[in-house]
Amino acid sequence: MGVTLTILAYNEAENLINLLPLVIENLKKVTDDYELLIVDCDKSTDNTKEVCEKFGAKYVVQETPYYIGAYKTAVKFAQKENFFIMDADFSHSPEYIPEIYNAFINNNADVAIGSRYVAGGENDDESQNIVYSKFLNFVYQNLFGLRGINDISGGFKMYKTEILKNINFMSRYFEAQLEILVKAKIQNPGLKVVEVPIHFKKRDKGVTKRNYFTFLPEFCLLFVKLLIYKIFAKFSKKHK
Ligand SMILES: Nc1nc2c(ncn2[C@@H]2O[C@H](COP(=O)(O)OP(=O)(O)OP(=O)(O)O)[C@@H](O)[C@H]2O)c(=O)[nH]1
Ligand SMILES: [Mg+2]
Repeated sequence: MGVTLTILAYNEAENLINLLPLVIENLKKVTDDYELLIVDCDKSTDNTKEVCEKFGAKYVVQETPYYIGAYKTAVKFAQKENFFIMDADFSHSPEYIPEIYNAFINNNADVAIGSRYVAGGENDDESQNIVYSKFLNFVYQNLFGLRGINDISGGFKMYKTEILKNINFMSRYFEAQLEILVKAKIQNPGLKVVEVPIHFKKRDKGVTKRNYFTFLPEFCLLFVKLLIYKIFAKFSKKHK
């Protein structure tokens, strides 16, 4: 058992200094069997390392570039059976950790999602971002067999670590959230996913790393790659 709670961080020390004690406090409400893993960006220029040391969190620098490089580093270093990931900037409130954790454990789930798009969920993002995100979720729900999952693209999630260790990532940025669920579902058609409503808030301190100019073509590219992946997976299953 046990859970690795990981936070990917790119110049987030001023958020982490307030976030980490709350993360620890909330994790302790549900388990003592946890490790806290912070994956810092190789380009960060702040004192994230010192902040992590202050709270006893394991600190590693991402081994390969882009957001996905940090994600892969987190999966590689995760030692526990379950993997909980959240953002560093208070968009994902640590108060939801016990609810998401309990939903995962009590339902014997493979994935638990802190969801902006189920009853009781809220999203404080800009309205054009919400429209884009909802459109993306609609497309993936209907084209990749993920109907019934309302917030595929969010980043506040708990997984069985094994699911992530089995994924050969094709993404570079935040589209990785979609890739994981598409591939996990293809690899395990009986994948059990539960959603817990969350109120997604705007980032507290610091600056965004979201850049639609770079991200949009990557989302389109991933879409095409996943369609091909899906066809190959179907074909190889048929000819087994
Ligand atoms: N290590 C690492 N972390 C990253 C990288 N890019 C983003 N992150 C972290 O990933 C999380 C999500 O990034 P954000 O910049 O908050 O993206 P967003 O939530 O879409 O945008 P805003 O909240 O509006 O700023 C944050 O904790 C970032 O610090 C990266 O290249 N490396
Ligand atoms: Mg954010």
